[in-house]
Amino acid sequence: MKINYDIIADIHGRFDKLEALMEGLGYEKRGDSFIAPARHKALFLGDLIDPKPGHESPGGVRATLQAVKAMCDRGDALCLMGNHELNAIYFHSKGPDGKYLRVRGSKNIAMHQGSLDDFPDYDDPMSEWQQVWIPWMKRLPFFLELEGLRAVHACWHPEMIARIGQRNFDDLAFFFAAANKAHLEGEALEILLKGIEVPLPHPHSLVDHTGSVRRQFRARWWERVEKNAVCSELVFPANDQIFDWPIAEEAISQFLPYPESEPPVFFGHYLKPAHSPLEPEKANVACLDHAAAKDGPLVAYSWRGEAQINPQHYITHES
Ligand SMILES: [Mn+2]
Repeated sequence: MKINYDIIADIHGRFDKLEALMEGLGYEKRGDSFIAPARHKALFLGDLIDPKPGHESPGGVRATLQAVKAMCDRGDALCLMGNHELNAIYFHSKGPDGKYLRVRGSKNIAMHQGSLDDFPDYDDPMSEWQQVWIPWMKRLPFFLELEGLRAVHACWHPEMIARIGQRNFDDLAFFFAAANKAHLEGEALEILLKGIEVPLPHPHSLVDHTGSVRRQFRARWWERVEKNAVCSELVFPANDQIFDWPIAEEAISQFLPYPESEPPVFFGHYLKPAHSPLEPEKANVACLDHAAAKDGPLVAYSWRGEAQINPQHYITHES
């Protein structure tokens, strides 16, 4: 049976936008969740959690998790792990030495505060957060290769996908190894869920959307990069802090030129500006994160088996 996938990126706890989008897609609200129309499934690309604190949808993290899990349990949805779920899992899990696997420093807390607000008893081992949501998030896949389409939270990287293979967090050795970016397993998850980071030429730096100073930039990983390429044409999304500086030659090998003959690949993560046009990056490459976490629309791409992404198959929670 042919399945149409309604693909939805970074919700970040905005259940208000999710409800409106699902209605627009023809899903039926039932109880805390949504029933898919016949021959449809939702495909969530991760980052369900971590809204900005004080957002307009209080309780939205819990409501989003509940709705998506119920859909997955019923076979009405698939859901990938995003970097925010990955970070949360380690923030709430201890290593063999009894220390948290993600440092509970002020920056990491701030990134996660919007979810902690929905689950104030998060450190209680008997809490819903610990009993239901951490175990559920730990079982989310890191990538999906479906018939005719591919999905990942940030970057489709064949070598890193092969490195992870079919392993998941039920495998404790893998779970502990992947907690550290310096390990091969941690590096692989970092790239699939956060994308490649390309070094800026010395002495340049930029300030990211959280206010942190960075010496690398998020890049259009799917592009074929020529030797005379410059940073401004490879940064994603476009960034006016980055100029026509030549890209370091050793950085070119980080890119994963995505051939036109491959199935369409969908990802989120990159927080495209809210006013971005509803169209793919390339005929078979689409980032669907249009900044629903901020003032942007929550977007779905309604895939009906096509090899070329069709701009008419986009829908937003406002349409
Ligand atoms: Mn993300």
